[in-house]
Formats: sequence, C-alpha cells, structure tokens
Amino acid sequence: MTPGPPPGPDGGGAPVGRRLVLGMLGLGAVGLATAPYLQKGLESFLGAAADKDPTGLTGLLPNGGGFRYYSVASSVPRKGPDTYRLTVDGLVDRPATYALDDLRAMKQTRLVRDVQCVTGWRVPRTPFEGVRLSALLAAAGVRPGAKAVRFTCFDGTYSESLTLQQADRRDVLVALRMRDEPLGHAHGGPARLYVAPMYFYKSAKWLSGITVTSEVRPGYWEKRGYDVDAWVGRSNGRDDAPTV
Ligand SMILES: Nc1nc2c(c(=O)[nH]1)N[C@H]1C(S)=C(S)[C@@H](COP(=O)(O)O)O[C@H]1N2
Ligand SMILES: [Mo]
Repeated sequence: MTPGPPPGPDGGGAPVGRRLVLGMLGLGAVGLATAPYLQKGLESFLGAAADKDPTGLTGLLPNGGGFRYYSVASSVPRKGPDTYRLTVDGLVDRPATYALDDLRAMKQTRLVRDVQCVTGWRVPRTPFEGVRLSALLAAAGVRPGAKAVRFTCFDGTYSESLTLQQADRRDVLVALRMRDEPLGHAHGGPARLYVAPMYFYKSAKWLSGITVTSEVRPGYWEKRGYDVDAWVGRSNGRDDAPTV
C-alpha cells in the first residue's frame, strides 16, 4: 500500500470530491454561507446535517463563528441533564459518576484562547468554561503508578489521551460552555474536553469517560498518524503561532 498522508482530522480527499458530495447532500456551500439564517438556526441546521453525514463532510462547511463541525461517528445521540453521565475510573481510589448538574455545581473556570485545528483553521479568542480536569482527578484520588488519562465519548467511536502531567494543567477543562453559551450538541455538548494549548483534535467532544491508566493509549487520530503530544506550533510538523 502506498503510504499517503493520514486522513485529516477534517476529512481528506480532493476539493472536487468534497464539492461533489456536498452537492449530493443538497448543501451548496455557497448557498449556505449566504443564506439569511439566524446564527442559531444555521448552527442547529449544520448540527443536524452533520448527524446525518457519515462522511464527516459537513464538517467542512463554515458557520458564522469560523468553526468546522466535525464528527467521525455517523450519528451521535443527544444527551441532556436527565441522560448525560460522566464516569471517572481506572487507577483511582474513588471512582465516580457525575450528572450534568453535579458538574455545574463545581467550581467553573473560564478561558479565552484561540482554537486551532491541525488542518489549519483557527478561531481567535474563543471562551470555554467548565470544570478543571485536575479537580475531577483530585476528587477521584489518582493512585501511585498512574501515568496517563484516556478519554472516551458517547459517540461510541472517538477517544483521546493525555499524560497525567498534561491532564493536571490549569488550562485543561471539562467544558460545559463555549462562547458564553451552554455547549451545543454539534460542538460536543453537553460536555467536551477542552485542551487549550493543543490542537483541537485533543478536545474530545461528547465526553463520557475519563479513565486513569498506567500508560498513554493513543486516541482516534493518534492511531492514524497524528502526534500524541499535540502542542500548537510544536507538533505535527506545524509551526502555527501559539494559541495564547
Ligand atoms: N468525539 C469527537 N470529538 C472530536 C472530534 C470527533 O470527530 N469526534 N473531532 C476533533 C477535531 S479534529 C476537531 S478540529 C474538533 C472540532 O470541534 P468542533 O466540531 O466543535 O468545531 O473536535 C475534535 N473532537
Ligand atoms: Mo481538527
């Protein structure tokens, strides 16, 4: 097999192919960009379209905020206060399960940084707010010998990882809010990981599991060739300006 570039976190393929499939979906990119949708309407439309698009190509459609929606899963269930759960387990003394209200009741931290995808798009100064990952780990009591954290998602497919040292940083959150609004479904709501200093693929959407492990287990894109240590500007062969 000819080794090519790994499939990108925002999909691969030639631009012509993308346009073709967008056309097949009935989603002319130009029409979308100029359609007089209210921002909210456009976002929920894009989110719904992304749910139905097994190729992830709707992820290439820009919305007003400059984000690309992206999901490697063909459809993702919606979860809210009644159904959402986050488990913390693995090499910890006190495994726990959090409902959304439990997370909301904890101390919230707000960060405003640039979002940078490894494929090049950047959204400047985007507020994220939520619970520090370090607080959840401290509550669970990480056992000696633990080295890393594995993240799983209720899309059933995506996963991510951090070393314990990275996970303890003050700029790593379980985010409940983005752009000063509750995190919507399309952006990984009701809760996603937010790893501010790293490329956005580290920020696992639809977060459902935090497992403390004895070694780093590479995540979805990391098994497909992307760097496990995904520092913006210092990984993946890129030289982007730092996100602070
Ligand atoms: N569960 C899940 N999380 C994910 C992804 C995904 O496909 N599934 N894609 C990653 C990538 S490559 C990026 S750029 C961002 C996109 O986040 P957004 O859809 O909120 O813009 O989510 C990251 N987290
Ligand atoms: Mo990405």
